[in-house]
Amino acid sequence: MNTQHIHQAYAIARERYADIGVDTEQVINQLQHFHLSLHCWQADDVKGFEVQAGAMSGGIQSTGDFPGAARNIDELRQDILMAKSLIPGQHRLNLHEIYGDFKGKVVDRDEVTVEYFQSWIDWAREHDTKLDFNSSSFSHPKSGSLSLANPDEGIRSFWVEHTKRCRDIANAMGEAQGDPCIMNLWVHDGCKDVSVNHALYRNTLKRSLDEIFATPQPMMKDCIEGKVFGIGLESFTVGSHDFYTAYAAQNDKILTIDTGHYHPTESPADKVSAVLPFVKELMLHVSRPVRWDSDHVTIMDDPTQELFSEIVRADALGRVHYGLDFFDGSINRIGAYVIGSRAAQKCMLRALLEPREAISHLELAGDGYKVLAILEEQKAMPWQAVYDEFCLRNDVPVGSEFISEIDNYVAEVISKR
Ligand code: RNT
Ligand code: ZN
Repeated sequence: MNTQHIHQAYAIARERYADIGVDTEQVINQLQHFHLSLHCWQADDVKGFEVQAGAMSGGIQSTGDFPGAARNIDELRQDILMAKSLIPGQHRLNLHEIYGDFKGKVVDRDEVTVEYFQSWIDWAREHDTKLDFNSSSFSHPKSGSLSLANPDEGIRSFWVEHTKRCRDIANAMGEAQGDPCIMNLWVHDGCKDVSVNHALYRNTLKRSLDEIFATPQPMMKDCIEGKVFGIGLESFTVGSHDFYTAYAAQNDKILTIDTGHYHPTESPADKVSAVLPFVKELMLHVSRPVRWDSDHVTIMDDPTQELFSEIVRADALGRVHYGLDFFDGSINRIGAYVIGSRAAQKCMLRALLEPREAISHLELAGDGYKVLAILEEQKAMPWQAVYDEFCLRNDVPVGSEFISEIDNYVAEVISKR
């Protein structure tokens, strides 16, 4: 790529945006401070490193068996670093509990301690990366269809213990990195078929959450994630969007919005301004549902664009955490990270490049057609030139140049697995 051409295209784009009152230098600076939390689980199809790992369960599924998945912690770390080298900016890493460094030991979920994450903490420090965390209720003999909402006290308390321990670990990560670690809590709990004990399950889940959150943990933040349904649990979900929205509002927790977790015609973007008056912060799980919560790789599609635009329009940049959550096992997994991350960034960039105040005034003045006209013009403004410049300044490949870098990595590293 001719860097001179990129700078020239940017200089023209900068003028075009200045004409509509948008300062691209300021936007590039904002984009530099936009940190994604890269999910570790795209690298190995959500398998993790438990010695005793069994089949995947708990309502989620990764399909495809494209060769080259990370088979151990070293390979996963290598893949993450490779992906990060192709994504402009500074990004966090989001670990699930099952990705601990168990060193050949069988460590059950109710026995896990920070010791098994010390090497991650050290690795993160070495690579200037902040960590986020997740408790893992799936793919375990006790996962069943009910974990934290299980009326069986033995199973419920097992998962309460697991989740409490995960909060200890997240807090230790937050202390080590001098920045709160965000811990997501998602459980698959639900029923495959018609059931009558919905209130019992929901009250039980509430009780479990109350117990889990009873201990203050100053260097971590809790977020809670609902969904519509899981595979094999189609008829009822204990932790629905309504359940967690109400819980988050009442208990000052962060609400997680996973873009795959709503009915197909429901807009996740619309949740942003609806819940922000009631919850302090949001966590996103940016994903791409195809007909269902299929977790396809994020692309620059309308729902993703709307989501980021709504955040910027709500002036909520500082109140949102930006996690990714897709896992496609049918394509090159480094490619998946790079495409999905860059797509999320591009959506954020386009949201930031909108002449917000001008459009807002027109709308308030009742100039409806002008609002539409300007928003339509936005679609063809030279935002790509701004993104290319951003990539250059961050010393990462511009445009599709990352493809050949991934090809080299496949030849030198992945093909030897
Ligand atoms: C599942 C949830 C959850 C998981 C990860 C692995 O539907 O989206 O966030 O994808 O925790
Ligand atoms: Zn999710």
